Amino acid sequence: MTMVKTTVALGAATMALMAAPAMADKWDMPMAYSGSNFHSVTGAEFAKCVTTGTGGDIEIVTHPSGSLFPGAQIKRAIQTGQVQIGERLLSGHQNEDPLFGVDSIPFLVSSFDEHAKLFEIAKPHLEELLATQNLTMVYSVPWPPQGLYFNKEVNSVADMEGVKFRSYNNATSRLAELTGMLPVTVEAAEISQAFATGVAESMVSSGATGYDRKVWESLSHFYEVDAWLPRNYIMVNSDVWNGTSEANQNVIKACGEIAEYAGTWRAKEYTGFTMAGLSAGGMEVGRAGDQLMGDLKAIGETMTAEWLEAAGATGQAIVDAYNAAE
Ligand code: PCA
Repeated sequence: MTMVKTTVALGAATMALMAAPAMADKWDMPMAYSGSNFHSVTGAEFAKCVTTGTGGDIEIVTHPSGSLFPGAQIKRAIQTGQVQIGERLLSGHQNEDPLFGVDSIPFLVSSFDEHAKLFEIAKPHLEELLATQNLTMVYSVPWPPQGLYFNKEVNSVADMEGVKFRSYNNATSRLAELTGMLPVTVEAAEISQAFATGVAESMVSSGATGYDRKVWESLSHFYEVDAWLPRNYIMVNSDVWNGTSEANQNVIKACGEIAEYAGTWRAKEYTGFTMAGLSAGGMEVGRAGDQLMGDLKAIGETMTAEWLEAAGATGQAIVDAYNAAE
C-alpha cells in the first residue's frame, strides 16, 4: 500500500515537472558545408547527443551550408558571442596566427595516421591559443587528403600557369602563387557556381568536397597528391562554456569525443567512396605523375620553410616532436 502511494506521488511529481519544464538553453551552431557533407552529418548527431544527454537543458541547432554565417565569419561570430558554438576550418585564419595553419603544411603528413600523430602534438598548443581568443575547442574532425582538380590534363607545375584557382585558406592561396596560378577565394558552398561560370577552373580539396559539389559538371581531372589533411574545429564561446554546469560540460565533452571518433571514421570511409563517385561522374581520377609530384614537393619545401619561419619556436617544437614520434 505504502509503495503504491509513493509511486503515485512520484508520478504526480514527474507530471508537475513535465508541465513546467525548465527553459532549454538554445545554442546556434553555424557550419560552412552542405548538410549532406560528413562534417555536417556528424555535427547534427553531436547536437542531438547534447540535447538528449543534457535532458533538454541545452538544445543545439545546427545551421549547415553557411546559412547562418559563411565559413569565414563563423569564428568571429563565436568569439563575439553572436552564436554560442560553431564549426570552422581553422587554417582559414593563419593570418591571425601561423599555428592555425599547422594542419595545412604541404607534404608534412599524407595519411590519416600521420595526421592523427601531428594533431595529438599540436592540439594543446591550439587549445592554448584558442583560449586567448575566448574559444574552447570541443572536437575536431579531419578532411580526407587534399588533391588537385583541373578542367584539363596537367602533368607539371608549368601546365598550371595562369589557371584560375579556387583557394580556401592561406596555404591554398600561397600554393596558387607559387605555381603561377591566379587565386580566388570561394567558400565550398559556392564552388559549383564558381566552376560553372568560369570564376575558377581548378582547386585543391578532398574527393569529398568535389563529390558533394558535383564538380564533374565542370571539371575533368582529379590528381591524388595527398598534400595535407586540414581539420574542422567545433568551438564554443568560452564565456558560454564557463557558464555551463559541470554536468552539462561533461555531456558536451563526451558527445564531442564520440563525434570526433565517428567523424574521423566517416572521413576515412568517404575517401574511397568519393573517388569512385568522381570517376562515376566522368572524371579522370588517379595519382599525379612523377613530374607533377616532384614539382609540387619542391613548392611544399618552400611553404614548409615559410611556415616554420612564421611559426617560430612553437612551430619548430611541433614539427620536431612530430618527426621524433614513432
Ligand atoms: N574541403 C573544404 C576544405 C578542405 C576540403 O577537403 C573546402 O574545399 O573548402
